[in-house]
Amino acid sequence: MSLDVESLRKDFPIFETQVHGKPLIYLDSASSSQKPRQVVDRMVRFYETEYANVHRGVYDLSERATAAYEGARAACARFVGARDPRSIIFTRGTTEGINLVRFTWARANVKAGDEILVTEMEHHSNLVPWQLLAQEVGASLRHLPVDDEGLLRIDLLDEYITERTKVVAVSLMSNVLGTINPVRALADAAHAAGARIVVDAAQAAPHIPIDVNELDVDFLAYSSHKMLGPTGAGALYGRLDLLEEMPPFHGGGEMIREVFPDHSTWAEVPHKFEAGTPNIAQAVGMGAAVEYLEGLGMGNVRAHEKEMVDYGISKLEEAGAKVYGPKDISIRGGVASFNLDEVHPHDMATILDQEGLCIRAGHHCAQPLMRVLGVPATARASFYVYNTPDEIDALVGALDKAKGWFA
Ligand code: C6P
Repeated sequence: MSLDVESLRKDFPIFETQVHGKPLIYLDSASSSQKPRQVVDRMVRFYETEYANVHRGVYDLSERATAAYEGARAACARFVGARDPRSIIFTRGTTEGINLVRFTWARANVKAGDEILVTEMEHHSNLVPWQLLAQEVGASLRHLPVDDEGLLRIDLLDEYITERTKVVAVSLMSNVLGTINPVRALADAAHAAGARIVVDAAQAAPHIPIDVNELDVDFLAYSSHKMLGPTGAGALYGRLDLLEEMPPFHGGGEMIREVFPDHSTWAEVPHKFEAGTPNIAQAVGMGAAVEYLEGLGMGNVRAHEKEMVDYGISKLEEAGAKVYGPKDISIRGGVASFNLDEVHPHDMATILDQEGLCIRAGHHCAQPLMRVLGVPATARASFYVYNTPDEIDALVGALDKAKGWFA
């Protein structure tokens, strides 16, 4: 094992919980992860000893709160290889990060007749905002296809990225297929055409090491709650020169330099994009989650998940399940979406719940991809740092039981 899972599980109080009298087996981290004591304790300590509003007070406590908040920003920058913390904007999560780009950079730069390239595997969070923008400005949306193995048709890029393309919006890792997309190749193609690339890293950030400079991306959004941190926090990385020229997102306190009765001027980046009192404790908790993951080492996290998904796919296939997405685990994250002919995914998730097992069933907020796969829904088991091969065995045992119900 690349991680000492047995020992790190002790950091997660939730695993003392029982569900229907059975030990909890949590295989739904792609939806939201569990939280280690270190993150919870950091937030409690922040509220108990450091809490005040940030960037406003001149008193010591406010300065301490500001230092904790800005320290979390620095951690979030480091986590994705961003050299300057000012290129990190705190958001409520990936969805808000992508919408921020839509309402600021994209609204100012995408015009009637332009094209926005998305892919067939996008989560609704990286599709619907672009649909709305296209409708608003009269641009059109194109969808890079996915092949039978669950890979993007990169061979079609020349056809799909044209001189009219202004935005390429792609996820680094699919929440359904687990596919890790070749974002650098997409970034190069986007830039060669004069377009910007917006990356949805909601699934990638918790699970694989990321370097925004190596990927050469313009924007990259991720969520705290999927990477051991609290809900209500997320980070948007943006290239500093783009952030500086972009109009603000929300208007209000703290995002201004000067306010006159009829107009205002804007604060420096990143504050220009953080109107009002932010989710301070959540940002601090997100910083603590980054530190926890750094302590484990993202390379080790990735290695553990490769072992888990490799084992998971083989066991699920042995049990007769159809598993979606690439078989090559070097380009696949710790997500296994599957179907068993005999059992509807929702029935499966309900039956597994009786065994203390949490999996997700449904369209996973990726309805266009479900249509490509030709199914209304899938079951999905997703793995994280605290999962063990024994839990996969328990999943497969419970699936056998489920099959028995419908035999
Ligand atoms: N996917 C899942 O079960 P938020 O909700 O803003 O933190 O993240 C949205 C999001 C964006 N992109 C991808 C690829 C995602 O997987 C998600 C969240 C969860 O798959 C909940 S639908």
